[in-house]
Amino acid sequence: MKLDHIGIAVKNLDEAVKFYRDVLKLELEGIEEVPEEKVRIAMFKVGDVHIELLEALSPDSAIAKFIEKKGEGIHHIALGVDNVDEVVKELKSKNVQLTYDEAKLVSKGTRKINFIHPKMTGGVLLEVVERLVKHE
Ligand code: CMX
Repeated sequence: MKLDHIGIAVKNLDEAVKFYRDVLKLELEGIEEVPEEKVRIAMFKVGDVHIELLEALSPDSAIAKFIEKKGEGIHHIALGVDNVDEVVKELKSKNVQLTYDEAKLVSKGTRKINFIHPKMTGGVLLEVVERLVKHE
């Protein structure tokens, strides 16, 4: 496993992008909607890892609920894996509580993801992600 990205929940993606791109001068890889997760995201490359800003697309999005409860801030840490199906299988065999029974294909089939419940990890939502289209 390696660190893939840190996800930050924000209220207004366009405003947040202005800070990370124009003030911090981080390299913006792209902005996209991920309807499967009810979010719009901006992905920035920071060395070998990424910072992902997430804005809710609807009030029932996990991001909207998170911001309502805790405010803006770090929402999850994502671990990159080579084969997420294998990892999910292994975690399930160890009774780890996952969000989805099987890893979910998102972002037009470019990523496959699942999440480990924060109560198992010391209060941090952990994503496991396999990138099917690799970033340079
Ligand atoms: N990090 C840490 N703790 C979190 C959390 C997060 N991101 N989200 C919720 N919690 C905590 C809450 O504070 C709450 O704690 P207490 O019981 O101590 O009050 C507890 O978890 C339950 O919170 P909840 O609001 O009732 O939320 P749910 O249990 O319904 O869901 C979670 C929480 C993490 C299981 C759910 O949001 C989930 O499965 N998330 C994965 C999917 C997701 O987040 N998608 C958006 C990102 C998509 C992407 O990266 O592309």
